[in-house]
Amino acid sequence: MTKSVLSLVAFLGTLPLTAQVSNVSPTPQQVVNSSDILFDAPQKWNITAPKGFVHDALTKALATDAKSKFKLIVKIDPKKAPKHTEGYTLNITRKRATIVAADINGAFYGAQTLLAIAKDGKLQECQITDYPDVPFRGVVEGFYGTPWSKEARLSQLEFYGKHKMNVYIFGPKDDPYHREKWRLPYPEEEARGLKELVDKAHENGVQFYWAIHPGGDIKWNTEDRDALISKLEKMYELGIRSFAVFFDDIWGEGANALKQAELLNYVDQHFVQAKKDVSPLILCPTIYNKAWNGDGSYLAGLKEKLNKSVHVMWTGNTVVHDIDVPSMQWVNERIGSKAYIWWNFAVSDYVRDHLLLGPTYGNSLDIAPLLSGFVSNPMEHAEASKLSLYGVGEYTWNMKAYDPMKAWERAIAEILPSNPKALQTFASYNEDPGPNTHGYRREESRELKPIAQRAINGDATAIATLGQKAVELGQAATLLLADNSNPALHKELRPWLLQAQLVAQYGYTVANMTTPMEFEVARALQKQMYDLSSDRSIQHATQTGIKVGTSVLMPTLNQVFANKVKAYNTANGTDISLIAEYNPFRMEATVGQLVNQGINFEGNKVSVRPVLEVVTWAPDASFTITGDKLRTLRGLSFDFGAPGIESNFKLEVGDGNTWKTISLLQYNSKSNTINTGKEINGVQATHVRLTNVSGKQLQLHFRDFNFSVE
Ligand code: 14T
Repeated sequence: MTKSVLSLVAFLGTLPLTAQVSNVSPTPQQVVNSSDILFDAPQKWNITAPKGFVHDALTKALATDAKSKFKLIVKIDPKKAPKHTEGYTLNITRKRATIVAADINGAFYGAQTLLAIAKDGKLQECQITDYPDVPFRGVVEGFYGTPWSKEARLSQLEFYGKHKMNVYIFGPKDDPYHREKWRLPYPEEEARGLKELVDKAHENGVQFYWAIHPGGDIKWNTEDRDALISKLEKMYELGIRSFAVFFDDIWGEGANALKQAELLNYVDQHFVQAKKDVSPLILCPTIYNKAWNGDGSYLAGLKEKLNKSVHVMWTGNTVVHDIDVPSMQWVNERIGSKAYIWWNFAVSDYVRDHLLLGPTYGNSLDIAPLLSGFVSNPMEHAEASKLSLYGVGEYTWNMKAYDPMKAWERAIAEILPSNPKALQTFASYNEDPGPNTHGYRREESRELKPIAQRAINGDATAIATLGQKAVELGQAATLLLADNSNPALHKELRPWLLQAQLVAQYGYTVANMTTPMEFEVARALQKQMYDLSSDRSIQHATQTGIKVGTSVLMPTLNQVFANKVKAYNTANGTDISLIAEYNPFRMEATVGQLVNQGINFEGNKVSVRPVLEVVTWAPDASFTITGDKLRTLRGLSFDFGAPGIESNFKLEVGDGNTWKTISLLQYNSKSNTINTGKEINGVQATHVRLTNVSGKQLQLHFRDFNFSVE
């Protein structure tokens, strides 16, 4: 058959039109297609490849036969390969596929490219030249909350290998042997589990960095220095060859730049250099973003003292921020080396009621030459985090070719091939974290935006479309709830899928309602959303609620609700409430950081969500929690992270007009918990108010504030 006849066949649809190379993610740097024509991949492959993980990966994926006429040759030849670390060329002809790599990881990545091309049994003649933009790319498991499970991590490491990410930094804040008990070795079983992860990482070309977080209570003496070295030794015995030391989110003695640098230099000299097979160290500094720079002495200290071989992590202009050239130049100048970016997306530990499932976007496409590494801190929901990590893989490998929306769609198709459309619809309502202490926002529901304003303005067609969109969200959620093809994903999304169904019913109701009875139905749905959001039985241990569509869909629907009820009231002389949201308690505060703080009401316990950062209380600053009706109080307690602080505060309860002061007591001198005296018992109140009466500015944690009602 001639080429033109074949193209005609392709046109008629008997052959796939998309070139096989488009299956490769991240996008290769350079592709020369010698032909658009696809041909059948061989049934059996005659494989020559470097022994070890490259050979293993290929023979696991492809049927081998030394007698097969189709040869796959993988060789490492730095002279002929692209002059880039991890670079490779891949040449596919009708007779053979040849990979020439700069190093072993390049060989592995060439193999991954070939496997992606051959994914559905077809090949295409082509020549690919490929290498990464960023030398270290991947993930830092660095969030607060439940650390990932071993199974989740194993699956992650395979995913990183497949998408050419070469770094995994193990640093979950709530792994006890990372932070709290940093001096102690892992119990045997956990150590064994880690060893398995390390092996899996190495099978996938991933450097497994184990991070230690000693700054909470480290003493700058030889005893603690030796304790740290012997912990690293223990981890080395498990096969770990890459290490990081984190000093983030601490204060006091541990936060001393010169002491930190001294320690890191010591580890560098006596551990890293001595071992000879250990990667350069990574440091997460205490001042890890520009907003915290203060007088600049911390970074100046690091720049002066710290060995230049140690990589320094950086989150950008604030804790959660996207990165651009000026922000890279700013930090690089101050540390005297190229910063190693710790990108706080899609981490959701500061907005645990939200899922962040949107595309990976916002970082400039021209920063590669200015950074030494780029890792993303993901959500505690490991499988769902692959949606954004896929984009991180594409972005860090080849920035010029990076297209956020395309990467997102490809990620969705790979993670849930059985229902990509439904997952995309659902994800498009779970993108923005909502108002938060870091001020980090994401675009949400892009396609809803044009109709949202028109719906608020009362355009009937727009309102109908809005209702239809809500229905589509509900349909997507229903399909996903029934889809168990990716069980890990199903488990992580389930609470939000259930909430999405209620949001959808609410949307449909609001779009179509005309009668007071229907207004009540809409309100009843909001009440169900509230109840679901406070239902501990379906939530993750540290979750603080379940929110969907908070950026565009819900606010638009609430506005449409108010407009419709208002019009009804005007026409009928009625006085029906314009508010559909249900929350029996609300928060008012003159303490800035508490203004948007959510309140949970579960069972008979009212609690204010903890704040991650230190809260600043001006003299006389207060917060007031107001309930929707008089309730009988049954004890109150709070924990602001320090003992003996009760005399700084005045607690009052009342009905809004008259107030009664309640005494504050610390029963246990070793605990930070402040309790109330007996006089609170049985008091009827709608309002609870706490005021800083110390006459000075206080800086405290806000770990817990709760009270019980009858
Ligand atoms: F080390 C850092 F680069 C970093 O980002 N540290 C933490 C990180 O573990 C957490 O996941 C992330 C997002 O919440 O932010 C940092 O944690 C903070 C940041 C704050 F501003 C914790 C409390 C804060 F007040």
